Amino acid sequence: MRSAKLYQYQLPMDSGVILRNQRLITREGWIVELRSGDAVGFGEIAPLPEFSQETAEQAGEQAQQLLDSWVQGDEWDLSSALPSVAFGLSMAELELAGELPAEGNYQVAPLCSGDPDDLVIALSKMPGEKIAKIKVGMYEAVRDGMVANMFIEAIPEIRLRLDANRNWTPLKAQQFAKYVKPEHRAGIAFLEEPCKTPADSLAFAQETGINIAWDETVRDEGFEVKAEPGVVAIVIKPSLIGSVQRCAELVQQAHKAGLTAVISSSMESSLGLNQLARFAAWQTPAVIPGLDTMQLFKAQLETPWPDCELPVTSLADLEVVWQK
Ligand code: OSB
Ligand code: MG
Repeated sequence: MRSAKLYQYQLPMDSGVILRNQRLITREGWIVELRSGDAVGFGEIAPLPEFSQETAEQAGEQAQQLLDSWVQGDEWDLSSALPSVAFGLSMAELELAGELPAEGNYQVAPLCSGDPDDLVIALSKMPGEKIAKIKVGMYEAVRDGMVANMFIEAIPEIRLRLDANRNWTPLKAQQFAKYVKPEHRAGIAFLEEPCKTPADSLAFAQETGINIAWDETVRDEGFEVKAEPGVVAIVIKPSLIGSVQRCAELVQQAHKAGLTAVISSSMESSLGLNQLARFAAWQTPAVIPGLDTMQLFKAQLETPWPDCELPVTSLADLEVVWQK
């Protein structure tokens, strides 16, 4: 006997969260609950404004249709579902089947969202691999270059992940590179999407010797995983990509091509983030995932994130918008 529920959530965000052109005050999404006999599985469906093509409302409607057919005994074909819906439903199905390993990778690449000096202190205390993620491309490229250089000089064993979100022209990207001393460039594990076009980003990597990673490009129409000079990693944001099977396939293709695959957050609630940590431990065990996004919230949902002190809203407090 199958049954299913769809919950709606709204979680307050920290005041400073800006997504491209808008401030994100409240994170909105859906939690699905699948039951079959004694087994239960949860999944999160949360399109990210400015990044997802679909709205939360569209995702919620499609989720209800697919849940309805699941309760009647249908098997899903999620290949043409909206990415956030395919991700949440496939994750719930995986958990229901007991196939999502319990152990997660909760080490994160700390996101530099405030004073760089604070991050330098935090990193020097961090055990093991010292990885940090810094957003660049928002202010002066020259300043970004000096910040990157400063981190590498202060912590020589650091592996920086930088992310320009396609913000730079080739000239701006060059201005950045000029301020990172050539002998420091190896301290940059990768720079995500330096330029507005993949071709410009590839040229940048070859001209500067700075390794790059694809994130937005992975979601471009017709993208294929392949080895290219200067490209070392692909970033996989499951809520923006699709089912867990599709994400696992991308991980396999990346490994085959000699690339690192980094599982990363699309600002899911702590429920979805915990599942991503489990997915990352399972599919990319040697890589620290990009999941340091709980700090952007003011509340957690159901499953607490390790060492996070934020108040936890439980599923029982949410409105069930659909059930069968
Ligand atoms: O630009 O990579 C991004 C989160 C939501 C939307 C876009 C991005 C992100 C992150 C997540 O940076 C954290 C990470 O990848 O380490
Ligand atoms: Mg990115």
